[in-house]
Amino acid sequence: MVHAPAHAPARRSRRPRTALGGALALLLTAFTATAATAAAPAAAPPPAPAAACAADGFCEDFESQTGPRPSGRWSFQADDCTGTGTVTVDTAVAHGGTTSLRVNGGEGYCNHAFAGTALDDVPAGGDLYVRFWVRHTTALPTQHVTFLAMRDTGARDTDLRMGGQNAALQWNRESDDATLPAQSPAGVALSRPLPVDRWSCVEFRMERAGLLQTWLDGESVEGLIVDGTPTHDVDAQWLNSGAWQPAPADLRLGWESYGQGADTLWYDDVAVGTSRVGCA
Ligand SMILES: [Ca+2]
Repeated sequence: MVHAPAHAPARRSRRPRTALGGALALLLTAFTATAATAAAPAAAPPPAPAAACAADGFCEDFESQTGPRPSGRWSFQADDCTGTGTVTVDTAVAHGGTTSLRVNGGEGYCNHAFAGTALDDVPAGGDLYVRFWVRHTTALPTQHVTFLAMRDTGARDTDLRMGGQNAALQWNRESDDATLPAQSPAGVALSRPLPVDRWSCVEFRMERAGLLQTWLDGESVEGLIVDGTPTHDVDAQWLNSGAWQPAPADLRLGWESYGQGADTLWYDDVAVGTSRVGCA
């Protein structure tokens, strides 16, 4: 009878004592564990954490890819036809970390080979900014090649292609085969080759309103700008077809040639979003 009130405070006060005892026991356990760890052989340091993604869409450093085939948000894609071209996860060459995407691009039309991903998680309605690092072994050929493609839902699902022609970078629109810059000598001179055997940072901004800007290693490339005002040798031909309102639904990194042109390329540190993240 008298036990209940007498025990109540005791029960109340027992909890802190139990918690204190538990904490002491935990400390002792932690100390013991630390002592045991200290006695064990030194383990390999954990890998450095990946850099934070600066884009509001997505970033890809390929470090979580186990290969050999692209997985996760990426899948092998080869519309039209494919042959000897391959896309694999590569741990021999990387821009950052230890892993990149390797493309063995074969010559001839039927060697399409891409790793593609949807752009569903990129905020819609704003500018689209894409940044990627690319390294390749073979100078861009005279004939037309593509190393990046996007399915444009604003143009009957035809491709917007970034690649090369006449040994310099170019954009090509599958819907009407327009090129940027125009493939005149003056136009080509306003573009740039894609350097071989080193990593290059390629960035572009594409606006639904029909504007496009491209940077190579942080420098805007004059011949790869659609500014809405027709410029001879640059975007006059591109603007000829009237309103161009790109709405890319996917991003594919790989290789597609239409005659001559074989290359080996690596891609790494891709960032996609609605603002420019630069090459850092
Ligand atoms: Ca990487």
